[in-house]
Amino acid sequence: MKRHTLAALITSIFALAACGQQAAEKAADTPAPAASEQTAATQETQGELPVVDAVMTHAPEAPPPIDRDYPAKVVVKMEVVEKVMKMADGVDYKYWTFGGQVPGQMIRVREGDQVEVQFSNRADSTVPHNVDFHAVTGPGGGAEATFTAPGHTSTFSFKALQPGLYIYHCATAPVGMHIANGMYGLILVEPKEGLPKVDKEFYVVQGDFYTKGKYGEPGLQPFDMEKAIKEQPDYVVFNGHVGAIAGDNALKAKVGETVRMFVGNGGPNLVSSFHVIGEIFDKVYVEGGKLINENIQTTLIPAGGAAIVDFKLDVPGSFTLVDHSIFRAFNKGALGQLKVEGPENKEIYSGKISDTIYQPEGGAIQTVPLTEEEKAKVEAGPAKAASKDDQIKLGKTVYDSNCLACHGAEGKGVEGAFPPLAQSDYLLKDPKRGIHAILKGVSGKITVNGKEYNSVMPSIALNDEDTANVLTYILNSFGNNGGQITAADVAKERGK
Ligand code: HEC
Ligand SMILES: [Cu+2]
Repeated sequence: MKRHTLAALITSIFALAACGQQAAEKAADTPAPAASEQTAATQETQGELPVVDAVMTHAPEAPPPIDRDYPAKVVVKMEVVEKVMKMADGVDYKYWTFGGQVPGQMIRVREGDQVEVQFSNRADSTVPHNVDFHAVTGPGGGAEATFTAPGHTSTFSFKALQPGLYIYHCATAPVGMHIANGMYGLILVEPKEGLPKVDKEFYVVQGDFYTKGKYGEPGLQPFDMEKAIKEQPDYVVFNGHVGAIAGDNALKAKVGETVRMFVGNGGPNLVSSFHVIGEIFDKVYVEGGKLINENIQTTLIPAGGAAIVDFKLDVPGSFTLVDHSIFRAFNKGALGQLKVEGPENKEIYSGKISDTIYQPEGGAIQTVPLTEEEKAKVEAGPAKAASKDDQIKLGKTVYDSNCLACHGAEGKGVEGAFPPLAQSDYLLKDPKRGIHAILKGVSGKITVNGKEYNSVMPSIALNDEDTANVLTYILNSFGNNGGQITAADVAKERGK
């Protein structure tokens, strides 16, 4: 029952990517201004909106307040960049980014603006990407319209109907992997009347990261899908890496100033208990919406959500930003600093001031031994198939949870991104290619049914049984002409 639900969900996400492909093709085929009928139609009804380029800023800087009192057509240019950057001292990670940093640039528009998104995926990207804006009213939040293969640009437009602070994120399959690699940022739809003025505004986004090595293990660390599914991050950080807003990079302000933080949570998994040690939020725009709560110590920011917090600085010192799920702060990196200079006020706070009260403690984690029962289960391994029919049945489950997100229900794939497994001349010519695909992954140019693909399939960590079962299922489904792969076949290839 549970599996069915999951499969259905994955199918619907895939359908999204599939529709997106049509949109992407359309965008690629037609000149940019007429990229979608929607853009054209809106311009007609909106008449002559003045056109402005969006001011976009890298964290922790927030774009300045909007001084227009009329709607405009705001052009947002986004570029996806996949690149290796620092996760922590001595630790590198291959990030997937909007605009070359995590989080992506913050975008600020005004309620009622027409927003045109020009979405480019760099030619040196390994996979297609898209963007789902939570500020959009429309299918996939723009994900369908922006699904873009490497080297292409897609354009779509939406009207910023409702003010608020919204996350945007990539929603290309496997969605969790794209978000886990850093594909998120914030867009503020400022209310028509504007937000109350403050002295300083900052942009902070929390995210959780999953690496093969544990916290602090040096070198280039690959993404770990297993830990991501288990929701066991090695890193929980503000603004993309450990120390992004601490030490020399700390946020800075002065006594007497009012401060606003636009805080988002990209997730992919964890809910943030956002807290600033030594401060009380005068105002919290709860979940980034219209509701204002006052005098708040810790505010919850859901994965894929945001909050705006305002507070006045009364005394100097170092104020530490944390996710108050506190092991994340001291052992996984979720520490930031706001350094405040200015005269003391002994009545409000008498104590001495130090920069170094709160220090990261690192991730020296002890392993938890398995119980006898668990050990036995691990040793027993997965269910074994007794016949070819059994293999097909078990193989479907393996397919639904390991291949469907990319290759799709019915194995149809997505043109330009994920090749089909349905009547694939590439696979059917030599079904052992399927074994290689799973064990080693596939990369570089391949031609399937006359169409060229030049992307990357990661190796899939399946045992011999599951590999044999899923391939036997594929060979006997999707209109394919039958065949069988046994666990022994897989073992033989693995041994080579
Ligand atoms: C993350 C997305 C992704 C997942 C998950 C994935 N694949 Fe692939 N697969 C690809 C891509 C992309 C290619 C083409 C790579 C290239 O262009 O070089 C590919 C190619 C293939 C090919 C060769 C081309 C063809 O169409 O015959 C086979 C066979 C294949 N995959 C089987 C599988 C099986 C079986 C699974 C599940 C166990 C799986 N893949 C899971 C993305 C994926
Ligand atoms: Cu992506």
